Amino acid sequence: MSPSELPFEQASIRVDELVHLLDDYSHQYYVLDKPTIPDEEYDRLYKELVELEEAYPQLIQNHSPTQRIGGALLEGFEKVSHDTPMLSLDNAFSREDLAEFDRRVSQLVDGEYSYHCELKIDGLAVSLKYEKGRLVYAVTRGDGTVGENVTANVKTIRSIPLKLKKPLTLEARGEIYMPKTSFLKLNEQREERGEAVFANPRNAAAGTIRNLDPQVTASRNLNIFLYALANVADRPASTQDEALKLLDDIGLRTNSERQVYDSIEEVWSFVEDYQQKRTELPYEIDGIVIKVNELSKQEQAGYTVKAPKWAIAYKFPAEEARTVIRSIEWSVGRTGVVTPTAIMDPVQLAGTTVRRASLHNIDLMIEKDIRLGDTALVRKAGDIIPEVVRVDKEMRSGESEAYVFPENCPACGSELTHLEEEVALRCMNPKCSAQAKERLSHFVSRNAMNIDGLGERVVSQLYENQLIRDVADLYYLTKDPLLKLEKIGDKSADNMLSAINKSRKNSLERLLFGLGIRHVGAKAARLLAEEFESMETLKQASVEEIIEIDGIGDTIAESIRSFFDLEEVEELLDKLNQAQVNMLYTGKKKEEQAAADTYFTDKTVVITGKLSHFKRTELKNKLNDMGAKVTGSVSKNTDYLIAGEDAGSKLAKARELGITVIDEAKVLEEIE
Ligand code: 3BD
Repeated sequence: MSPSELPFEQASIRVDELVHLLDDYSHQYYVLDKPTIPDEEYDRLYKELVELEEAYPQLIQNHSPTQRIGGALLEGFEKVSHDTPMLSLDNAFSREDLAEFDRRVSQLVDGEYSYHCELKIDGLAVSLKYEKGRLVYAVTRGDGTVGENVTANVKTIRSIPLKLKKPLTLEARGEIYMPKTSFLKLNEQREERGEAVFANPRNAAAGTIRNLDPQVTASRNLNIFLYALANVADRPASTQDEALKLLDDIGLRTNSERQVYDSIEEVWSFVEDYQQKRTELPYEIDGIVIKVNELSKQEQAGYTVKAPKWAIAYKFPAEEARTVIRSIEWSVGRTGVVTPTAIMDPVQLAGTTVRRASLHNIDLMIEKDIRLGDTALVRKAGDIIPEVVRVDKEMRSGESEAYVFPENCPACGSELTHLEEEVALRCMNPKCSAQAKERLSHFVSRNAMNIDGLGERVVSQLYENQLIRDVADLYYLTKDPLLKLEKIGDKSADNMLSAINKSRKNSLERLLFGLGIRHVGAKAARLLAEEFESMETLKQASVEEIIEIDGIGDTIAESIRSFFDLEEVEELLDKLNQAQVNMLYTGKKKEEQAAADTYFTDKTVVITGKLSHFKRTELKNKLNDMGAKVTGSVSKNTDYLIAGEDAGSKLAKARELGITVIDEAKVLEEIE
């Protein structure tokens, strides 16, 4: 008899059985890493469940394994406040830092205590909320106070139980990550399809969890390690060690590479041990987290505004690799700066194969005496392009010669200049094709005019085919010549033209930033637009008038003045104007903004602890100006507690009442 022919009563019993069985098998496979049945058997049972659920949709349980992959696309991610904030961790970078941490803890805590050492998984932190054992919410850490609801995507992670082994109400916190092999496979695939690759497994995991299509998330093999409990009744554990065992017991996945020690010396051996083993682990770690093990001692040690005083993250030094420099590529930026990149023998570095590394500029190359054939030490500094730290001069052969720097622009051939006051080489030709393309790419980029569908390749195509020379030409493009270009069809031509058309209405700051005036970044552009409100007024303004603006200095003001004094600029602006490109500020007026809501409008605020940026009365006045009511004691009516150094009972009370605690940095940010 096929499953769908089973009578309802029996089907109902069988569905219960199957959900239970499949949950158990998943737990054994994904959490314990010990499969107990062959994959085919699992697939057979899963199929049986699907058929029964199709026959009797009323039997579909919320936590059925078939409910992991929601079909619908998400519209976005709703913001959710954490019931208990997700704190930060202080960092340590040396053995001495750890010893210092140990001394501090010993002063804060009475009697003996021990340390719980854990690997610091390099992923993204999330909180899983279970009610009576059912997964109800998964929220990213966000800024620690407010995160995003990513439940639909998190449900696709097979090691996360939709139902715990006990009907507990709690939050489990942990790190979602992408295993190294899955990351490499994903990037290979993306490369084949001509999609942008992820810089590292952490970015891949974060991008995957924030993907709007849960099907995509489901296909990407994310995993999780849980490391903390929050908001759980009756204190079910008295040490971190026990808390992790409890997580294990209720079916949540923890990392088994952990250890309890009595002394910081032993902790240091653990750190050194895993610094060695790091590359062999199937996932990336960026350090070791050390926590006081006893929860009662954790309480004694207490918290700063941002982080527990009973825990610290030891960060490993950036991984370095050695490889040989074969050639040096020079590329031209939109301002004519020519920057060097080393092309090297491929080498594995922090999870990816690296072939290119930044050499920053000619002055640094001279200082480091970088030569072709040199063995270089490379390191990942930022996220994407690694850098050459230094070259190993002892590995040089006798024939090695100093590198000969280019004298001409690699794009237009005009002579390069090394200005006295600059570290870089520069192409001074205003008609240089590379510069023109970079300027165009900047103009269409997201923070500038935000014109979709005009990637670097298309911009280059348009330029090479002489359809555009300057940014204004974009607004005179028509469909027919576009269709003659390779790989541009009817639909993409339409999309491109409509994106360009839409950008005509952009507010002034986007255009100002997009024009690429030297020293004028997105923020300066906004300030200028808010103040002057039209291109015409700004164009008439003197240097003195421009530096009146808070946040705009001489350099920017002079750069703006000389920009508008150029004849080509006058012509370009006319051409944009003719094309009906908006040159007015359409955002809120300054007066309206002042009156508009601030973070503090109508909020009741208490200040406590030693402040370092403000005098107390000065801060009070500022808060009053922003519409806050500043009071002396914390109560349930308090909205924010601003806590400085050594905050005491008010901070404790605020935490008890679940009141949002902010530090001076946050206040400064809001004032700005
Ligand atoms: C890990 C805080 C405490 C519960 C606060 C002690 C900062 C990311 O494997 N324990 C771990 C790991 C992270 C942790 C805590 N234990 N906090 C921990 C953690 N084994 N990575 N983190 N986090 C999580 C963070 N994330 C983004 C931006 C700033 N901070």
